[in-house]
Amino acid sequence: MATQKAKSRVKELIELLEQYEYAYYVLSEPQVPDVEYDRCFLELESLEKKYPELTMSFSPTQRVGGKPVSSFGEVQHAVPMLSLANAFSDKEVMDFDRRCREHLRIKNIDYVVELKLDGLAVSLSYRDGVLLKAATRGDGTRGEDVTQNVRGIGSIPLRLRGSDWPSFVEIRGEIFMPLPGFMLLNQHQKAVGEKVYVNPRNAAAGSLRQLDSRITRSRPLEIFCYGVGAIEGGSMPDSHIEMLDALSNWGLRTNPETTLAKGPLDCLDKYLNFVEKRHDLDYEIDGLVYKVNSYSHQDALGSVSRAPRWALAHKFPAQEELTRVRNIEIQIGRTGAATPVARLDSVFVGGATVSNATLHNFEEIRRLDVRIGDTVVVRRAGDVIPEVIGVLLESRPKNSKRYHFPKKCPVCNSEIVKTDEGPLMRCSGGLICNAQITESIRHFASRKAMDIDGMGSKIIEQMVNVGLLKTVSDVYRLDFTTIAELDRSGKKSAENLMRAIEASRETTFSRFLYSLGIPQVGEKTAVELAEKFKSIDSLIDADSELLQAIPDIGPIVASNITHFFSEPHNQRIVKELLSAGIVWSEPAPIDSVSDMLEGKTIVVTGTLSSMNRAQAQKILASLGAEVSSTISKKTDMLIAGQNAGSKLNKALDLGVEILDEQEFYDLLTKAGVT
Ligand code: 5U1
Repeated sequence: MATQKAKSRVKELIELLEQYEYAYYVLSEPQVPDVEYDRCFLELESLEKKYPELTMSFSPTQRVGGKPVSSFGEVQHAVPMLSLANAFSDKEVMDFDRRCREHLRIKNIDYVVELKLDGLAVSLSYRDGVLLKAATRGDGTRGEDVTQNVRGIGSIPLRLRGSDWPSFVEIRGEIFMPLPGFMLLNQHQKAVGEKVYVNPRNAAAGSLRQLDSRITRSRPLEIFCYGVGAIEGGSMPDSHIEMLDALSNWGLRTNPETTLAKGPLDCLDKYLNFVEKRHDLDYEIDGLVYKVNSYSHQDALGSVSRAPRWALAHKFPAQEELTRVRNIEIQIGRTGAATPVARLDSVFVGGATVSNATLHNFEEIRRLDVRIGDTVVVRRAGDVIPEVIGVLLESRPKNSKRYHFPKKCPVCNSEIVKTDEGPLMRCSGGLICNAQITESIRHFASRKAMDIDGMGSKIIEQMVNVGLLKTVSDVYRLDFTTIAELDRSGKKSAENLMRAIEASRETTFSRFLYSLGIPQVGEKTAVELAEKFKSIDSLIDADSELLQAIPDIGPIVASNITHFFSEPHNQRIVKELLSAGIVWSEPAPIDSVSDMLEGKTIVVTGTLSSMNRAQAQKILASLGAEVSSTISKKTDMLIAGQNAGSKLNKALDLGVEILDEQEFYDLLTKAGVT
């Protein structure tokens, strides 16, 4: 028989743990260190073991449990779960507003603007404040009973907070998987040879529908609640925004990006804002939802064919589309990396027409089992290189062709060899491979390197193919007549190109170092090398130890540098470039931080501990940087604070220079900003 002391301690511990979970999962502001949570949890667990009669269904110890099931039961929704009418254009949004106004015979409507999460809709029933059932949407009337799995999702309270909740309420929301968790999950799945999920939505669905609730519990699932179904023993507020407030007060997680809009133009404004901002979020959204705010207006509008007349989903252009693989080819990069690329039937996806998508490497081709002729899912999110992420096996034609990774380079016929860098394959042709020559000259002439305007891929390829360019130093042997005689190149463009080549002779030491294309020596490392070594001769003479004295240079980069300068042909090219008249001012060319930031396109993402993002952006702008909110090929630098999500990945993909919070503050200190 439990003592009074044990009873009140159990009550106290449950309340404490509920508070800690609320702070951690709903507010994202942990209140105590994990060890304190664990200590309370263990104490509660041992009291419940000693006095089983004190174990409450809503106790935090009861989130996991139950044996794996063989299937899910069925649940009837007390009020059907409606779906949303979709709009893809501004006109459809204006028409929606007009229809609502005409129906209500009013001039202006206030809307609640919510994010449309790309996850799974669920209904959570609470009786007397305690979670009773959780069900998927199913056909809208009946869904699957996923109560046991949902109990394991930390942001879903097992008991509502406060006391002003109705005696029974169905709460509607979307369960989703944030992007960082999705990536980690897939990394883990790959490592253990388990199923890799195509996108966060599939991962969320697959995780929620696990027959063993312990697996669901281990998956990074979250929820945002956005409405209610049935309510008994309580009253509805007057408006949707007040309802969302109530949900929040009951301890349910609502989306902090939800806002009010005055009329449809305001909605469209917010839509435009989120077309960009969606890539800053650490979860995927596929549009916005506009809802008439007033509940009396919602009631008057009613529903038609299972969709309310008072709500509209304004969808973003799809980031994933289906298309057909016409062929698979190998692309050779400047260091010889051989990347398989799918040539596709052109498709409009993520706001652009895509006809090529990367397949990353031979292991990915094997994992996806992609074949020529297959219908595939191609994904283009933001400015990330389009990729093939899945195959529709059921649509595979009989004449589909397996792809065999070539043994020889398609450009120079040298052997393609496996590297010790995971699944990466390389062409061993080096200096005789026209693809590698073309790519290394393209890098040499690029904006952040020698910045030779007008020297693009096409003309470089042409010059390499006719033997005009064999190494980067040949660029300075080009003359006006030869360029003007090339196909497509007229007198005017030849003149411009000669002028750009001439101008490039005067550069900075760091640009020069960057332009050499030493593996893993990006812009930032080049600046550090230029600062430390003042002259090319001292850098050539530097050993690995000296190089590693630079904070960001580890043994691999150091070895890349020493190896590069030990190759006789690289020494010859450096000599030839210097003899061609390339000069830079000594000492190191970047002599002030504002010079370094002037005109640079910089993006700030994640949370900074000493200032908010707007403050960081203001300071950067005052130092001459152009501050942007999206990562693209044009981005020069990303400042990545804590929990930097999709932007960090995109920056990594595009090879954008990344500064962490400390490096950013160091930079500001150098610039005299305190
Ligand atoms: N944010 C949000 N998503 N979503 C989906 N609100 C919302 N509302 C929905 C659905 C299906 O339905 C109600 C309008 C009934």
